[in-house]
Amino acid sequence: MTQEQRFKVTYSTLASPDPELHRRYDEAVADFRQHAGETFPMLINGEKRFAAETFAKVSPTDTSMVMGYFQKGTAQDANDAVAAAKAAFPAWRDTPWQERVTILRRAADLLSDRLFKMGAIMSLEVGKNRLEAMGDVEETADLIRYNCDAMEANNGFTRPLKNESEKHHNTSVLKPYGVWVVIAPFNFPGALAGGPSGAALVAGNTVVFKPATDTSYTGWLLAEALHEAGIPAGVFNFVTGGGRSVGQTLVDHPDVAGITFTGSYDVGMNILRSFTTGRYPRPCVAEMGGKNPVIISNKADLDKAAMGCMRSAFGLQGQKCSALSRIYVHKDVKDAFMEKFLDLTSKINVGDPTNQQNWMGPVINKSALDDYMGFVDDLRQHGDIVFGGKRVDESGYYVAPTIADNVPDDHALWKQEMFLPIVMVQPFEDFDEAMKKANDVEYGLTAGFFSEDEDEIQWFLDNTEAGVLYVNRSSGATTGAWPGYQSFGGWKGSGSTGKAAGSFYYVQQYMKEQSQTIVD
Ligand code: UN1
Repeated sequence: MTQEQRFKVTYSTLASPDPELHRRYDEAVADFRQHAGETFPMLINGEKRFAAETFAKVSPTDTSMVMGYFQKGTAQDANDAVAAAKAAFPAWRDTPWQERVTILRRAADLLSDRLFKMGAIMSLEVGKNRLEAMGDVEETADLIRYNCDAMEANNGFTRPLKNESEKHHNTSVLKPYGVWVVIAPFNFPGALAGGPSGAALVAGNTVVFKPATDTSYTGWLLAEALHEAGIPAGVFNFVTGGGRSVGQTLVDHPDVAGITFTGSYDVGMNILRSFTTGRYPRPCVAEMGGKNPVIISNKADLDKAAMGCMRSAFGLQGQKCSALSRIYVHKDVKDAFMEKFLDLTSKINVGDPTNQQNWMGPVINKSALDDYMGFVDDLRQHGDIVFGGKRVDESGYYVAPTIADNVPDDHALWKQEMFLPIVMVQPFEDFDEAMKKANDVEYGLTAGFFSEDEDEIQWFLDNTEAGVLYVNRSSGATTGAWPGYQSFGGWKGSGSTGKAAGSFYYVQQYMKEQSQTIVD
């Protein structure tokens, strides 16, 4: 029996895990602490590749802990990885899709088997609490499985078209593009790397994967699982190093056929623009952040609203593109809501996220900490910090969950993604006015609504400009999508394709259509 079958962790069922789950996780953390500090290679053409220099990964949970050393890859390594992927493409493309599905399902099962080890490392690498970390491992495996299922359910996407006569035999087929680059962010280093890589691979593309510099360790664990599952040499390549050297070389490479980028709006838009300057258009699946609102009606269950907001504003220290950053609450219930919201927030323990009692860990790095201090100063000057607003423990990058009130409407932080545990609150009187504000940002990823009134709920669903909507969800007002349960994709500046991950239209984005007409 695999771990996956025994412990089904998802973001919305984080509340009631088996005690055995905790014991095994604790063991894995203790075990890792014994082995911290190893050196890891890149993986190019199935072979380990070492660069002239390495960089140390320091845990944000404890800045005296070096978790491991990773290769400072160069432009040459990136070029070699693309060349390997290009050479491996014809054979992988021509491998029956059923065989690709078998290999990728094996990789998903290996990830599930390694739930505790990978979860423990991810907690220390990112600062995720145990359930968020194990959730990410399982989400990675489930995203891979989801896309395997999609290939199967659609018979590899070969479909009959209409025939003009009995002599005509017309078929639509989807074929892979070629070399696909996956550039992943630090916050979901499993799901947002393994999900796109799995889709690209099962569709028949070969992949060059570059993790965020902060999360090369999880990247390595993913690469290792794919390698051990039997992905042939060159089909999946793993390169580490700087965005400017390795990342830019990949983006600019003429032999790259497509890319999936998850990260900031600015970087994503630059990649999209530079991707149109080649000889012909190339697909770019970009997922680019959010500035996600919640609207709370005077007809809301305020306990649900407070819980949902607390979880989504501060889960993973606000470092989710799905995180809640703006709360619009009806003026008649604002005080009552704030009392409950502050009460729940004050009960959050911030500290070493491998410790079961701590729900919030550190932010990812020094630069995130500096940003936090800067935003807090700015909000304090122009409004009121009604909770938090300070660093809490200097052993790592720990900061308090922060709530800002009375910040003027024209303040830039109402529109700018902070990617930190900071949420801004504002009362409203007129629902349409609140909706206008909720929609008046560059982003359109997730949004939440709390109301017990059916017409109001329909109004929210009809008018919100975002790809992922939640109504009355106390387990997360704007966060916690799960493959197959919620489709996850952004509108406007949040996403480039209008199609979401973990849903019906995802894997098709990694293939191009060909119509085949044969006349007898
Ligand atoms: C992200 O924050 O980058 O819905 C993705 C969620 C997670 C994924 C978020 N499944 O909160």
